[in-house]
Amino acid sequence: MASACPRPIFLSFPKSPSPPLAVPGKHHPSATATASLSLSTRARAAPSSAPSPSPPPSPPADGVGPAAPTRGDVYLGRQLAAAATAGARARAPEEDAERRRRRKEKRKALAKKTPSGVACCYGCGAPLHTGEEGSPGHVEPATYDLKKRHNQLKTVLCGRCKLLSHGHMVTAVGGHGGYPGGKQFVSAEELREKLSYLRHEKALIVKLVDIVDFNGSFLARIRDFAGANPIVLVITKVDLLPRDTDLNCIGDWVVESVVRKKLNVLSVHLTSSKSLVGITGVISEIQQEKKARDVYILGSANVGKSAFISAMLKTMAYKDPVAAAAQKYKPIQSAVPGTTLGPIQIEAFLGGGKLYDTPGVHLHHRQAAVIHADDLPSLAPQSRLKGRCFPANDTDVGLSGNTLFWGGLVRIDVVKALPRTRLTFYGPKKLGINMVPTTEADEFYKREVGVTLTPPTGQERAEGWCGLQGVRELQIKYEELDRPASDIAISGLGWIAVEPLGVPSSDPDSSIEEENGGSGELHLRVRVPKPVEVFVRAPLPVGKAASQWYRYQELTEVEEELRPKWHY
Ligand SMILES: Nc1nc2c(ncn2[C@@H]2O[C@H](COP(=O)(O)OP(=O)(O)OP(=O)(O)O)[C@@H](O)[C@H]2O)c(=O)[nH]1
Ligand SMILES: [Mg+2]
Repeated sequence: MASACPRPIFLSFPKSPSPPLAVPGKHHPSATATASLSLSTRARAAPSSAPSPSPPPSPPADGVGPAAPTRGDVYLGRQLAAAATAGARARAPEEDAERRRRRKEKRKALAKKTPSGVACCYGCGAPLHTGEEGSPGHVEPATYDLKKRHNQLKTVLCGRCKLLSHGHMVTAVGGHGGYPGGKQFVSAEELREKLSYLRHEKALIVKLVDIVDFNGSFLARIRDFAGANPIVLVITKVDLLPRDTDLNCIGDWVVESVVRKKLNVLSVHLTSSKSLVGITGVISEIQQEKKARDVYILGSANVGKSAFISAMLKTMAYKDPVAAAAQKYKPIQSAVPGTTLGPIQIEAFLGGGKLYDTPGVHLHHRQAAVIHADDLPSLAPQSRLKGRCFPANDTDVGLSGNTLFWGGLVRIDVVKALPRTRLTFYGPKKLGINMVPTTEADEFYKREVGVTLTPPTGQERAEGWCGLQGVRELQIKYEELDRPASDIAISGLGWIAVEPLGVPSSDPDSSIEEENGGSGELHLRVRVPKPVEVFVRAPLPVGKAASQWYRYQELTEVEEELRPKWHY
């Protein structure tokens, strides 16, 4: 394309010695095809008032003197340049079509941002209506009319949000897993669609990840939503980590995981919307980085986006009257995924730019996608996690040959382990842990699922339950006996720390574990509902002991410089 431009200039003003230009009526064999194109065009462009066609001048190299380019030459030059550019364009029609397609897509996507003229519930972002009762966005007709008359639809909370704010658990997202949903449900795909415009916006993205379900809620394909916009990573719910956890170890672990996942972020913040840890730091970073852009809070369902916005507004309200006013009509939060159903615009910053809450992205590989809607609250930890160990102490039997059930959602067969290998479960307390010999496990599960092994809760749900069809064989290598080898993270639930030698030996002479120099392999078989993902990851350094066994990443100066920094 670049080579097409100089051509017409060369044709209009040939350098001396003048090429043998064709005189009309005379054929010059040496004249190039391009030259004759130039001449024929020139002839056509000659003023019609000219009495007879005169031979065209041979202009010198420079535009001075009697042979300087005439106005006609200049005009022709321009025309030919334009024609050449058009020609170059015509030579790449696919490129052009692609550009047009992208522009159209962008226009369409941006049009979805604000469904014009539709008032939405300030609690969940669903469009307000007076139709089907019980569906998200529904309001009593009398209330709707009154608020509309007074131009106050912005202050309306829909019926479902009122229930949620009183502690009822009503999800509104169905059809993406074990429960069928219903007429009043919106689908996970619809919610994704609502975020599709975002990659075309100029925005600052604040991506939230739940520390209890770090891998399951990470939303690795965030760029599908965020486009090329800058991302600040916020880790939520750190108040749920076991007592005496050192947040510096957690910060280093998170940064290492983010670097491994090749996600480019500005920085990492460890936060709690409950205790307000880390919130001030995120606010300062947002203020510094937003540069007149809007700020979008993005993440998987139930990671705490709406709660984070509440915490932000509460903290900002001390200094910012705009944030203080926004607190009155803030988004609703609840323990069930699928609370927020549409982007919610919040006037939160004194200096301009809007803050947006967004509907959570529902991922098919989390436990929430397969369990019944009524069982969803049992997946949410209510208070600080406390590891539950198996075996609990020295005197208990070893794990080899045994099976552990985590509620009715996870089964772990310990095929090969050291005599004192310990598994520590971190997750919601409502899920019981039961151990039986592997030989009896099938029978036990069949008998107890829905009864002892819950969720699924109750006989009826157990009958419609998809079962534990997904099987993962895990060979877990360990190099040292005195530190956890790995975590097994169950998407949407929690994690299990695997310690080769978890229980302190009461017998100092016992050295079975040392026989192969302290390294070896454990073999576990993990079963979960089919779409649920199982991740094996570096152990999350939680609890007091972690500050002794955790090793910070050893970095070169350059790596140190390039890595995102963590804050809390
Ligand atoms: N302990 C603790 N709980 C939190 C924190 N943040 C959120 N939660 C709880 O997590 C649950 C989900 O919070 P929401 O703010 O509704 O989550 P969300 O990401 O907006 O969820 P969707 O709108 O469904 O996508 C609620 O029960 C919150 O109380 C936190 O920092 N600590
Ligand atoms: Mg929400």
